[in-house]
Amino acid sequence: MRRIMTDIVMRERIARLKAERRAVILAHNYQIGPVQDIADFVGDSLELSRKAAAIEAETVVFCGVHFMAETAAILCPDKTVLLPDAGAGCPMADMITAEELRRWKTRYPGRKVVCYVNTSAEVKAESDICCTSANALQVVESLPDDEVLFVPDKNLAAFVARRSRKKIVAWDGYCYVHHHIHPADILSGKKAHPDAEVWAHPECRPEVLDLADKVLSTGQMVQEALRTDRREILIATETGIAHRLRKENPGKDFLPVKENALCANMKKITLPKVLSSMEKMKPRVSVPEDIRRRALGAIERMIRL
Ligand code: CIZ
Ligand code: SF4
Repeated sequence: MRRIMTDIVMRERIARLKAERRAVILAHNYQIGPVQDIADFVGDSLELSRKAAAIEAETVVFCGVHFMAETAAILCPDKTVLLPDAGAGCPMADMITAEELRRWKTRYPGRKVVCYVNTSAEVKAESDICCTSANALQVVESLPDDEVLFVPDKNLAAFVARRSRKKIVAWDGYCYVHHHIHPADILSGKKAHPDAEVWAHPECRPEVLDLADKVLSTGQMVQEALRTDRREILIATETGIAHRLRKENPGKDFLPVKENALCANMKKITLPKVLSSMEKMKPRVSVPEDIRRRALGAIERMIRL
């Protein structure tokens, strides 16, 4: 009872500060349930950043990981962007630095670089065009070149390469949450739930995607969940998405193929940290103007498609 009261008080204080700070709270699809429930918008990184840019607010409380808050800061430089835990990074985004990318590019003169949104602002600034897991194939196909460089996710790159005639040269990065989902996890899920459809995120290994009925980004999973008349769906992605899928689709069952497919960094954001960041107006995320402008170029080239 005491804990429930505390959560209620905390939610009230967050709501009061939201009005005082003229703030909007954005939560990624992988956030814990209580954080998703207090957010004004829940979505994938690009949907949220676009929301942040479009909405009238002075402060954006970004409940997600660092590159997502940076993307919001790139798209709306006039707003204060808060990331409730400064240590919430993305290990995949950290697998390539701007310096490493600059060096790698010298080996492929003239080649264009497609960067997944899961990259730092500095890496985006060194790239020609950005992509998300929802539009990676479309972005690659939009380039006139026969060979393109792709950073940092080798699994998303392989997913695109199988559907494109272009040669994709991929950086050797991956998301440990998705990479650690194995074919055996899908097979045992299918055995236990023979009538279930299998949805996998393109950050999973190719052998896992081969066993899936549909390969979908988190935003696409949200849309497909509303559309489908299947009652049972096995999901191969970070389990946080199940909260939203269940909430929006009562009567349908969303079963993670691997219960411990958890992103430790996404889970760093909690209600007390959201409250504290709004009280102290930190930690803030900002991007130096020269990098911001170059990174914005890569993002805008994608948005224009
Ligand atoms: O772009 C995002 O939010 C990520 C990282 C995944 C997805 O599929 O939405
Ligand atoms: Fe990065 Fe993977 Fe966590 Fe997404 S789920 S933030 S890609 S480590």
